[in-house]
Amino acid sequence: MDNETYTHPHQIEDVEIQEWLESLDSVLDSSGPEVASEILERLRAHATVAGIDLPFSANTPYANTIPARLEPLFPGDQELERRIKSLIRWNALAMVVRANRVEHNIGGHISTYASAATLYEVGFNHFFRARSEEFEGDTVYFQGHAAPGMYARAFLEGRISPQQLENFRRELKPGGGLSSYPHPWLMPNFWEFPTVSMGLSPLMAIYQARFNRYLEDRGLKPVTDAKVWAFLGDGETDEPESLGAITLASREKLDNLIFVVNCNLQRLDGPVRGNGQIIQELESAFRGARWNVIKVLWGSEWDPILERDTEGLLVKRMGELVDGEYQKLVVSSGAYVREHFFGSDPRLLQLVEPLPDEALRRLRLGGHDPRKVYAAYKAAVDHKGGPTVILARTIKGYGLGEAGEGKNVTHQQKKLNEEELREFRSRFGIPLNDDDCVEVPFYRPAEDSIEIQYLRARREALGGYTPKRSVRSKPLVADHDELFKEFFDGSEGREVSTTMAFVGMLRKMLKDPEIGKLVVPIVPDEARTFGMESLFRTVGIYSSVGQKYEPVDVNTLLYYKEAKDGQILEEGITEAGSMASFIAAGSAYATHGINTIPFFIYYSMFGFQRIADFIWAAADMRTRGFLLGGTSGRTTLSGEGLQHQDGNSHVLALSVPNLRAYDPAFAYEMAVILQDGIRRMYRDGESIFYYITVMNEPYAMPAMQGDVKDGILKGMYRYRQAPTPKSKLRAQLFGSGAILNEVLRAQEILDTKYGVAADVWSVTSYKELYVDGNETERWNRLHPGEKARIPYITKCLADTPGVLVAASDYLKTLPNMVSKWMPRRLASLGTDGFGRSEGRASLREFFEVDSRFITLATLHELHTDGKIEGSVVDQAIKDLGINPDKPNPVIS
Ligand SMILES: Cc1ncc(C[n+]2csc(CCOP(=O)(O)OP(=O)(O)O)c2C)c(N)n1
Ligand SMILES: [Mg+2]
Repeated sequence: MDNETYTHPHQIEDVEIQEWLESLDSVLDSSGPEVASEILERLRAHATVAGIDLPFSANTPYANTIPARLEPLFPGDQELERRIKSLIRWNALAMVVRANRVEHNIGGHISTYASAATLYEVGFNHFFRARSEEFEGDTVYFQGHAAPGMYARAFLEGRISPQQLENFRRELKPGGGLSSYPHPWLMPNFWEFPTVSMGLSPLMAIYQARFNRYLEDRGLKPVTDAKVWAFLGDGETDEPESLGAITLASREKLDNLIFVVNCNLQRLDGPVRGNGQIIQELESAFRGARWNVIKVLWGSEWDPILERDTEGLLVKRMGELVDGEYQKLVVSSGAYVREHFFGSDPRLLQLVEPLPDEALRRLRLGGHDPRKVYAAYKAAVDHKGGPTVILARTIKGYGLGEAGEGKNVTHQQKKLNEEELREFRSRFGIPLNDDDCVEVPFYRPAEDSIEIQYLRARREALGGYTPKRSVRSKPLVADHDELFKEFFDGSEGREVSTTMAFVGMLRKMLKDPEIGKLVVPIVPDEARTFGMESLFRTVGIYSSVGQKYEPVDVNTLLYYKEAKDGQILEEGITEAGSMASFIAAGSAYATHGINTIPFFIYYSMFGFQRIADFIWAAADMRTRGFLLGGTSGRTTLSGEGLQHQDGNSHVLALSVPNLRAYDPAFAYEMAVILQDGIRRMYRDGESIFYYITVMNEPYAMPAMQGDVKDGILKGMYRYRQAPTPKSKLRAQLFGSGAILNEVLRAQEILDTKYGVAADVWSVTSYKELYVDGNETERWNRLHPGEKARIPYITKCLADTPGVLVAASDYLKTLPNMVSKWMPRRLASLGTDGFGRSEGRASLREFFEVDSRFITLATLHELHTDGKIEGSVVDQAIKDLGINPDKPNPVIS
């Protein structure tokens, strides 16, 4: 048969289609959905063999995934829940409207929660289990802009005072207020997860769910059926992070993970996909990634109409409209719906003929129908073998009417006029009269009202209130002196890098009786770069399925060992994902009551530079642990060039308030910092975390001389005194990280060739010095009558003679920012500019941070002070072999 003889699709007789559909229905009735699905699968295979080119589609029709007949019974009191939800809607709206009446432009969002109220309330009344002594509880990532709804509910629950509601977005008011969005830093007893930077929470939720499994597989927590819920906006899914890790979730079979996407088809400016269908697009992405996808598109009112539609015309029509059309349709009159939606086919018109226009206008969407939402959530929590995403259709600004329901401006709507307020009040049955209602008072029914009783009873049944954050872990007790002691002794001439020294410490920590099990090494496919491959064998790489294959290198000592109880999180090439694991592990002290200590080691250039917003979220979340910026230092990482050589991260680290940043030069400095960090975070419970740069340049690690621990932690200490302190020409040199060695060489050149006696300081943290300087300055400003305090750096340099020169492998701004607390002018050498593919010596020459340039800078400072002749400096330039006309690294 050639192509000519086929009937063209649009000529297929309706009766033929009808026959096929009827036979499928009869199979469904007699044998059930599994058999029907098997037949369809076989039919598809048969068609392929017959040479039919079937179009690929990961989509299902534009209909509810769960048909009405398979819906479970709604277990709650639907009417009562509607009343409670209406009160929450009102209070959420009231807090935004009131805040903006008091302070124009203070902001806040009404329409996000308005669209998501049912999605949350079904969760609060029936699904979200609280954390308690007996049960770890479900973990919920709330959509940031829906925060007013969570506050309004907590107000009804009696957990938030009217005063706090009144001060929404005005946190500094007496009595305290409420933060605009979920911020554990600002509300540490309430919010657990910061979500408002879009795209972070879906990724964090995936890794949280995976980390929960890790804790179970390693025996650190009991196996439970606790779920991780993440609520996202449909617009939010455009952030690359949102969908970036969805295949990890299915690969890891995370049936403890549920995404709920609030598909109101709108974002801030307008429709998410005016010319397309965001729901279908998301469905195919998630189905393609093997997620269980549940679409909740149509409310119960549609069910009888769909039932009458035996030919499937309505579902077909539903799939034809683009979102821009839908956006208009759902806020239009019944007559408009009849004409523009059903009017496309007389048979469709016939379907709705018995319904008056008013009924057509009231055809609800799935995301506003508690029964549909309940059915979806139930199916999601019961689903086994993989994650679930619920795509729930809603209306943005639901209930706002003329004030913005479904309108493009709705996201920014913060004010309602009197008429609009009255309308909202009436629509949701808030018991306020016309006059009272325009004052937008908060409304909480009496404690013994059935609403409050019901709400409390539901939460009690689910274990208590949520969201609620508390620190549930017990502090560590040991001081770990023994553990770190050996690293204070130096390497006895053996050349090692600080990275190797760190790995040695990590290996030792992994064996420690108290913290060994708690250590979580995290690497984004860089373990070999950092010489950590020996850990593969000793502690194993975590794999939820163990190792199903014999590794190719099984006969070698350091083979690639994956194990179900493996300790290393080898995340592959995803700094964002690794950071999400870091956050999950570093906040487990609160989420799970477990003091896991993450060590996330990565290419330092791909840290702050790439995933700074996750680091910011980690800070907000009071995450504990150590970030290790590996292969760091613009001139210390040789060969890799412009993209890899990091001279920036310590500057970027300045911006994170509770992050302590160190650039140690020697193993003992690292040991001191690690030991103190573990003490401060896990014994004293401080909400801080650490950034430590480690380098790959090998050199002999000296032993710790004298009691310099305090100086290491405060940011600087004198490492080596001048060999001839009586000399007339004096200098103080400051070095950090691997550049400290260049400074030490300069000290020698200055001494032997130029008669300059220089003391050398190891500056372990410019950030610590900066913070201390500012703090001291501020205290003095606020306490003018008291004895002025002196910054630590000023104290260190109080009686030190000579010129001041600093050199680091980072931007010059680091030493410059603390120079105002130094006794005299400072000359700074640093690595501003783009890196180069070169060896260390050439790089240090290019960036002018090697011992010769440090020598030159010192001589030049002495000349500026009139201590030596210009000719000496001139001669030095020649003797040191410096080309004065070399290119400027900053701009070349
Ligand atoms: C990373 C980031 N970019 C931009 C914003 C600003 N922003 C806040 S809400 C919003 C629109 C949200 O749309 P959607 O995700 O669909 O949520 P909806 O409010 O519609 O539920 C935008 C752009 C943000 N919070 N985070
Ligand atoms: Mg949206």
